Amino acid sequence: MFKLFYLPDTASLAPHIILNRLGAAHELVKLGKNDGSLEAEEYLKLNPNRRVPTLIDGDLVLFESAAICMHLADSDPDSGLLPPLGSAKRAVAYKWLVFMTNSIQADMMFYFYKERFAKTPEGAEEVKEVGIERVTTFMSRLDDALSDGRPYLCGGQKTIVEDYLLMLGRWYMQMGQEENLKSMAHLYALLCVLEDDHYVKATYEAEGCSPLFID
Ligand SMILES: N[C@@H](CCC(=O)N[C@@H](CS)C(=O)NCC(=O)O)C(=O)O
Repeated sequence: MFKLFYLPDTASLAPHIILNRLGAAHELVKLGKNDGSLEAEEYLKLNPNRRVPTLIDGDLVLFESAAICMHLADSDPDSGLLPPLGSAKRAVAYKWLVFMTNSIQADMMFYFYKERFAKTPEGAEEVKEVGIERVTTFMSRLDDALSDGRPYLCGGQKTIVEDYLLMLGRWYMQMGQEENLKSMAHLYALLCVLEDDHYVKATYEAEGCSPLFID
């Protein structure tokens, strides 16, 4: 039985979708941004960074969303949620997942937590603008990759990479970048496909998220 500590529509969304996709037994623990639950002593023992997500799997305690997604896929190797171990496609999945968490998601923090990266309100606004520019450049790399007609980032197989992509696509929309995203036609089309998915819809319902790409 897995236990996932989450906040709606945040970095816990991809792990939550994957838990549902796997049909894995899990308990959800909802935290609040402003209710002290992230700072609670018991939670800080699990995740000293005071962030979500955190996954508990028996004695194993994991933070970092991408690591959790990979562990969940590995917990059921027959699920096909990652290409076979040692294959070139597996390496490509690692590439996109690490690119998303290490470049796109990291730079999105400049937008969502701008005051943490500057000493003045003016500096924070500048950080936010730079964040939008950098994330837009990185998002366009995904659009470029998809422009060869492949249905998913790793080829013909939908993997955990796509659940991660949908999570970040939502945040990019929430950064007010709908127009930019629509101009990345291949990427936008994939996000529409990804949102129209039974497990995604079930997860949205559980977290109270509204669809952003389909009606
Ligand atoms: N790299 C971390 C980032 C986690 C993260 O930034 N979580 C945010 C929600 S998206 C959070 O918990 N924010 C609370 C805060 O920093 O105050 C991961 O992917 O798990």
